[in-house]
Amino acid sequence: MRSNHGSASASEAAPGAAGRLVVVSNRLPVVVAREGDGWRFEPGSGGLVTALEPVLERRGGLWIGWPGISPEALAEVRPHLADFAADHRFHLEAVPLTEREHELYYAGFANEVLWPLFHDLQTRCTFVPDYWEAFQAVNRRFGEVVAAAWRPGDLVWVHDYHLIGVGETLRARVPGARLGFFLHIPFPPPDIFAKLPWRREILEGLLAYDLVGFQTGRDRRNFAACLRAFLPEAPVRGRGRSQHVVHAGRQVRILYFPIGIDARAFSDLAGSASVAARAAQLRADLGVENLALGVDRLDYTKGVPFKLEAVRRLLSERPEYRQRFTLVQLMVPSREEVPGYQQQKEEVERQVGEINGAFAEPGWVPIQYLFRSVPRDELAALYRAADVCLATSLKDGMNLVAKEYCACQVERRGVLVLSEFAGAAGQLERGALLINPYDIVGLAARIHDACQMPAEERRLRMSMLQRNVASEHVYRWVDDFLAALPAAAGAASGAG
Ligand code: GDG
Repeated sequence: MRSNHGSASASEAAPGAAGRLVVVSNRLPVVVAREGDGWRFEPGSGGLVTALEPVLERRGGLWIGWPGISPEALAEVRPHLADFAADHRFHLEAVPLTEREHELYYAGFANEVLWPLFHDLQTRCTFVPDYWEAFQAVNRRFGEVVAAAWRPGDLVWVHDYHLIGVGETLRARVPGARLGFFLHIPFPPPDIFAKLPWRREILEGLLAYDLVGFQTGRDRRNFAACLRAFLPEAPVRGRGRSQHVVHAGRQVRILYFPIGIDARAFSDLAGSASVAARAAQLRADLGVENLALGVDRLDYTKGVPFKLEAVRRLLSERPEYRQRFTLVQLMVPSREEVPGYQQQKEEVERQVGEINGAFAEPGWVPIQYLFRSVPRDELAALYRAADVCLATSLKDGMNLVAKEYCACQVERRGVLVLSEFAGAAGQLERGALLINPYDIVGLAARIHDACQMPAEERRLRMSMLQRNVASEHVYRWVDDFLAALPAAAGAASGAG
C-alpha cells in the first residue's frame, strides 16, 4: 500500500535509500499461536500495524517487539520468525521476556503506574518499586536487542509509554543512532506528574531521543512544563515547530503529530454492498429512530459509566425516548490481568443491568451490551448504522473510534458526541458536539441535541469532520514524524 497523499514522502523513500526503519513496540505485529506440532503466524491488528507495515514493506527494515510467548516457546519459534522475511521486505526480531518480567513491566509499571498517571488518574496508581526495577530491566533488554541489530544509517522509531527507557540504553551503546519516540497517550501536567517517584528518570529517558512526538499541543506543553519544573538543567528553547530541549550537549526536538486513520480504507469498507446491507439490517432489527453507539476498550479512562449514567438520565427525564432510543455499547476485553479493569467491568455490567431492568419493555431494550471484539466489517456496519456516536473519554491520547465513525458515515446522518478531553477534540471540535463527560446533565442534554439535530446540520457537520479525517490520515502522520527526525543524531535540525 502506498501513502495516499500527494507530496514526496519519507515513507516512500526507495528501498534502502533512506536507511532501514527500525520500529520498536511492546508487541510484534504478528500473533504467534501453536498449531499441532508447529506454529502459526497471524497478522496483528490495530492502527499501528496497519500504518507502519506498508512503510516497512517499502523502505525495508525491522520490527522489534515481544512475541507474546515464553522464552522456551520462543526458542522453538525463532527459526520460523526468520521465514517471515521471505514473504516481506522487513524482518522481525523478538525480545524474550519471562511471564513474570512481562507482568511486572507491562501490567505493573506501564499499566498500574504510567497509564493511570498520564491520564490524570493518580489515585489509581500503585507506585511499587519492584515495578520500576522491572521496567528498567526490560527497557534495557529491548535497548540491547535494538543495539545488536542496529546498522549505520538506520532510523529507530520507538512507540509508547511501555518503552520510554529504550532510548537511553541505545544512546549509550550507539551514540550516533537516530532515535525517535512517539507517545500515544497523553502527557500529564506538572502537578500530576510530580507524584511519580521516578519523575526525573522518566524525563531523562525521553531526552535520550532526537525527536519526541506527542499527540497534541496540550501534551507537548505539559511535557515542557514538567521539564521546567523537574529538570531545569534541560532548558526548553524555540517555539512552534522549532521547539527543542538542550540536554547533555544534544538537542532534542519536541513536536506533536495527531495520529490519524486510514480513512479511505474505512470509508471504502463502510460503502461496500455487504456492509450497507448489514447496517440496514442492524437498523431494522433494533427498530429505533435514535441508534447510539459506543465502542471502547474495557478501560476506566474511556468514561463508560458516565455515558451510561447520562443515558439513564435521558430516559428518566425524557420518557419520549423510551422505545425510540437504543445505545449499542461494544466493550472490547482488555488488560484483564491489571487490577481495576475487572472492577470497571463489574461496574458497567451492574449499570447496564439496572438501566435495562428499570426501562426495558417487551420488544425494546435501551442498552445492547456486547463484551467482545467484533470483526472489522461488523464494526464498520455499526459505525455506518449509528445516528450518534458517544466517545466519552475522561482523557485520551487521540481516540481513533471518533475518527473511524466519521469515515464510515457514508450517508452523513450521524452526529459525533466527543469528550473535550480526547486528543481528537482539537481537530474535530468544529463538527462534533463537545462534552465534559463528568457533567452527566450536560451529556444527557447533548445526546438529546444530537438526536434532535436537523438533517441538514448533521450533513454539514459530518462533511467537515470527514474532510479532516481524510486529509489528516495515518500515512501523513508517519511521513510527518519521519520527516521531522533530524538527519543526524543530535543535530540542530533547523531548530531555532
Ligand atoms: C491508544 C490511545 C490513541 C475497538 N473495538 C474493536 C476494534 N477496535 C479498535 C478501533 C480502534 C482501536 O481499537 C481503539 O483505538 P482508540 O484510539 O480509540 O483507543 P486505545 O486502544 O486506547 O488506543 C488512544 C491510540 O492509542 C492511537 O495512538 O488514539 O488515545 O489510548 O482502532 O477500531 N477493532 C475491531 N473490532 C472491535 O471490536 N476490529
